[in-house]
Amino acid sequence: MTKEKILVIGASGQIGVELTLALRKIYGEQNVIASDLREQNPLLQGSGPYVSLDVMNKEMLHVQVIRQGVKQIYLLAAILSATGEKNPALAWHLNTQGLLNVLDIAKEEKLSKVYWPSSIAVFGPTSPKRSCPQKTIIEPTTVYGISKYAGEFWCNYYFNKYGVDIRSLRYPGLISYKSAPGGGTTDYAIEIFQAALEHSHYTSFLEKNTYLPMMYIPDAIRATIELMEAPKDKIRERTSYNLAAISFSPEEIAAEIRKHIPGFNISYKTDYRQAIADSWPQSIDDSAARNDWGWQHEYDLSAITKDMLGNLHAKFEMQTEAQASYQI
Ligand code: NAD
Ligand code: AKB
Repeated sequence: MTKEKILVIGASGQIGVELTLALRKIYGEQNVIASDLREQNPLLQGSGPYVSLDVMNKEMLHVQVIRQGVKQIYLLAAILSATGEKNPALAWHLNTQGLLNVLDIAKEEKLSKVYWPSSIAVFGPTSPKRSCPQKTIIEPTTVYGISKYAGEFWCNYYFNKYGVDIRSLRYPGLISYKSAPGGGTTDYAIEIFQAALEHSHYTSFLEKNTYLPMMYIPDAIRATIELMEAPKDKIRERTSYNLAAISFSPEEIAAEIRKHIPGFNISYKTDYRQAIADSWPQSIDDSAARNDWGWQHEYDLSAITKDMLGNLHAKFEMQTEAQASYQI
């Protein structure tokens, strides 16, 4: 197993915190350097090295890679779908130039591996809604989706032209409780748990029957590490792999929460994020990932709900009426 120095860029974010902690557990605290534009997430403090770093500053990034002897990069810095629609130019710039900076440095310094996530947001309204295949019509309508699709082809280009071993997953919406989500359309599926515990009520910005592909973060972290550990000859997709676990709607997740908090209710007040959600598939066919490197998800909606409520309950130790009737 590798003991190469790993740099995680965007380590203070929703995925970054949990991925950094998981990588440190496997490869050793000192071998995984966390970095971000913002300050270190408190959950990372004392768990290993941290550097302040802007992925847009290519020279500084290059210096850090050489100085720290970095051999692998996990690039997580990005602007997500909902925030991206508010500032399309910035989203395009960070999401594509940040990736190009990393790819160039990977090429020059002959890094052994790079990880960069794409998203189900690459798919658009003309893609199949159900079991959306790996290869299909792809016409994204958000700047986030456009930047991810362009990024996938940059990955493919650097692999074919320069031999950069870059690997990628099209994550679905990720559900987690440790660090806050960063401005996505699927964030409702995180907010709803906290609202349920605090107020027994949630106002959803998506319609009750809006189905989206989702995954619990332990599955996403495991998928990422399994992809990166897979033998090179098993990686047949050099753009990005479809990755899936479950699909549900706001109405369905509310019903699941009600099994633990009987008084919980949900109302609906949609905003601009509804159009983003409507442009995406409801479910994803990830058979390429399952066949090529053995991907299998573990968590279904019932297991996610139980784990989220249990952990958030422990985290916030709230004394609301909802909690009084809360039963795991
Ligand atoms: P996030 O917004 O929570 O975290 C991103 C981190 O990048 C933040 O801590 C931010 O401070 C940092 N960052 C921003 N600009 C930077 C810069 N110039 N230099 C260095 N760091 C910078 O996002 P996330 O949810 O953790 O997503 C990580 C990656 O996974 C992104 O590429 C995202 O598109 C992808 N993804 C996430 C989801 C999801 O549901 N969370 C789904 C699909 C794909
Ligand atoms: C978002 O909603 O923007 C992200 C994603 C699916 O890429 N969670």
